[in-house]
Amino acid sequence: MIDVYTANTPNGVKVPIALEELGVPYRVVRLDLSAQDQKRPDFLRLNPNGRIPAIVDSDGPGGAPLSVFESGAILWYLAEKYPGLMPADPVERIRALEYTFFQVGGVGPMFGQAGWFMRHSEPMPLAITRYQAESNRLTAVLEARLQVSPWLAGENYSVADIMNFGWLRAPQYAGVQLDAYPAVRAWVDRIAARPTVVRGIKAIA
Ligand SMILES: N[C@@H](CCC(=O)N[C@@H](CS)C(=O)NCC(=O)O)C(=O)O
Repeated sequence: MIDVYTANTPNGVKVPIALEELGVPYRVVRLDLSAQDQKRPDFLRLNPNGRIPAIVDSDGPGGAPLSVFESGAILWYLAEKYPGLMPADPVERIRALEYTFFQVGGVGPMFGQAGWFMRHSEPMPLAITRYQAESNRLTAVLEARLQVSPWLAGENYSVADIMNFGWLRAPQYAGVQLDAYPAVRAWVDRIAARPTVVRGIKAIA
C-alpha cells in the first residue's frame, strides 16, 4: 500500500493522478497546510523540507517501507516501479526527465511566487510583474513544445505531463491566461478529460 501525504494544491494533485494512471492502490493522508501540519515532527521525518507531497511505500526496495519526498522524485520512483508513465524510447525518456526538471525548477517556483505576490496584502508591483512575466515565458516554452509534439516527452503521455499539468490546470493563480497558448490549453483539456485524472483530482478535493 502507498500512503500519500498531500493536500489540494498544484503539487499535491500530481501523486494521486499518477497512482490512478498506474492503477496502484493508495491511501490519502490529508494535511491541513493552514494548520501547518507539514511542519510537524512526524511529517518532517518523511520530508525534512516540510512540504507536501510525500509518500510512504510499505513495499519499497527489498520489501522494506520507503518514504519519498519531492513530487518529481515521487513520480519518477513510481514510474520506474510500475509500467505506464515512463517512455520506453531512450530519447523520449530524456525528454520526460527534461520537462520534469523544467517544472520543478521553473514552473513551480515561478507560478508559486507570482501567485504569492499577487495575493499579498502589501502591493508589490515589481515582484508581480517579474513573476508573471516568467510564468508566461515558461508557458510559452510549453506552447512551443506542444505545437510540435502531442505530449511533453514526445508521442507518449508520461510523468512530465502530470508534473506540469498540476500547475497549468489553474494558470490564473499565476496570472497566466491560456487564450494566448492554444496548444497548452488543448493539452490541459485532453489531460483533464482522462477518467484517471478526474479520479485523482477527486481523491483530494
Ligand atoms: N518542489 C516541491 C514543492 C512542494 C511545495 O511547494 N508544496 C507546497 C504545496 S503546493 C507546500 O507544501 N506548501 C506549504 C509550505 O510551504 O509550508 C515538490 O515538487 O514536491
